[in-house]
Amino acid sequence: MFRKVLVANRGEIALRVINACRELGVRTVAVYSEADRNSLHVRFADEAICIGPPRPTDSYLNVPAVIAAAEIADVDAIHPGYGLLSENANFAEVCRASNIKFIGPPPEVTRLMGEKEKARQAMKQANVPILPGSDGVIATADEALQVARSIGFPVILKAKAGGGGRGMRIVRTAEELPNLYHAASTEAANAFGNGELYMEKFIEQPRHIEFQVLADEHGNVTTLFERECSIQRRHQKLIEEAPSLQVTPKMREEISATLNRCLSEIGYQNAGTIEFLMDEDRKLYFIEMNTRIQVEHPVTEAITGIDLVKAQLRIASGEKLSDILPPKVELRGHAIECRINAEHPQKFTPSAGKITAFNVPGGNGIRVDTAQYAEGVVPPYYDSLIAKLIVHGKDRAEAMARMERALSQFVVQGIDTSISLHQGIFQDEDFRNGQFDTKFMERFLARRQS
Ligand code: MV4
Repeated sequence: MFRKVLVANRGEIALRVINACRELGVRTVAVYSEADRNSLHVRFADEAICIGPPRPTDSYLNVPAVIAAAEIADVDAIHPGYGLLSENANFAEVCRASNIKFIGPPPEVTRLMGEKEKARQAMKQANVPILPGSDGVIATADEALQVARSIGFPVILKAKAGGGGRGMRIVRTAEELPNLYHAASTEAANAFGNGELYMEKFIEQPRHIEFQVLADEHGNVTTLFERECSIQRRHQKLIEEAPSLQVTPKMREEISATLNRCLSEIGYQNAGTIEFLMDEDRKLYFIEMNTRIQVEHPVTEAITGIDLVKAQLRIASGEKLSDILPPKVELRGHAIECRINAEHPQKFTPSAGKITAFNVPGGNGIRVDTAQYAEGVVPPYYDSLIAKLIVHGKDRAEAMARMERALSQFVVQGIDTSISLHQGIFQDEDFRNGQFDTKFMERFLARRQS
C-alpha cells in the first residue's frame, strides 16, 4: 500500500478520500486554495499545502502547482476525486512522468473515453448496445443530413470532445439541420477547442441509468450493479438511487457480463461508470463512460457493502480484485442519495456565505458525506454541493421513509439549500411510484409554479 497520498480536490470528496486513506494507514496531503484555508479537508489531512488563489484555474486546476506540492510532500500517489483534474489525461501523464501513481485508469484509456465517439465505437465492437447513429465523426452538414435520413428523425448532434450536455443539439427536421449542425460545432469548438460532432437517434424521455465497475491492474473487471440518476435539472443530478426499479436481474446480468469483457479488452483500470439511456421499451443503450469515482458512489457502497475509495487505493497499489472483494457481491436493500446544494430551492441561484447553524441527521441507515460545519463558510468559487445525504433500507419504501425523516432533521442556517426542494420531491406521487425519467424535474417544477 502507498505510504503517502496527495488528495487533489476539496470539499466532501477530499474528506472522503482522506478518511479512506486514514483507515488504510496511508498518510495524506491536502492541497487547498486561499478560500479553503479553514476547510475540514485541510484540518483532517496529515499535511496541507496552499496551492494558490481561490479561482479553480489558479489552484485546484493548476497542474504545475499540484505536482509541485506532490514533489515537496514526497507522495507516492495522487487521488484526483471527481471533477477538477480527475479526467484530464494530460495530468495523468504528468503524474506518470513524475513517478507519481495517478489513482485512476491509464491516460490512454482516459483519452479514449474522453473522445465520446471513439468510446461509442469501442463499446459497439465489444457488443455493448449503442443507439443507431454515425460511424465516427460527421465532417459536413450534408453528411449529417444523410446520416439523419438513414436513422430517422429526431436525432441528436453531440460534441466528440463533449459530455455532460454541452455542444448538443436535438434535430427534428431536415430543414433545421444545417443551422443546428453549425451552431453545435461552433459551441463545441469554443467550449472544448474541438468542433467535431457525431450523431445518435434521439430518445425523447430517457431514463439515465449507469453501471459501476471496478477493474484491477491484472485484467479483472467486476460490475457492481447500477444507479438510477434520472432526477436531474440542467444536467445536475439531484437524487440518485440503487438499484434501479427498471433493471431486471436478467438485464443486469447481461449488461454486466458484456461490460466486464469489454473493459478487460480495453485495459480499463480502477473505478469507472458506464452511462446508459433507457428508452420507453426499457432497452439500455451506452452513451458515455466516466473514468473517475462519482459523486453518487455511496449508494453503490450502501447496497454492496464495498468501500469504493478504499478499493481504488488498493487497486492502484497493485492488489487483485479477488483479494479486495468478497467471493460473491450480493445486492442488499435499497439506497437513495440527495445532493444538498447551497442554492435557492426554487430559483436555483447559488448561495455562498457563512453557515450559522448545522445539524446533521444520523441513526440507522443514514450517512452524511460533507466537509461543512457550523460557522463554516461556503465560498462562491466552486460548485454548490455542500453535503450528500445517503439512506439505506431493506427496500425502497424503507429508504424513502428514512430519507424523509433525515431531511426533516437536517438543519442548515445562514445560506439557502435544496433541502426543502428534496422534501417536495419525496412527496411527489410519481417519484414515490418510481414513475420518472430525465424530464421529471421539468414537470415537477412546472406543476409547482402553477
Ligand atoms: C441523449 C438524450 C437523448 N437521446 N442522447 C445529456 C447529457 C449527456 N450525457 C447525454 N445527454 C443526453 N443524451 C440521445 N441519443 C438525452 C440526453 C439528456 C439527458 C441524459 C441523461 C440525463 C439527463 C439528460 C437531460 C437532458 C438530455
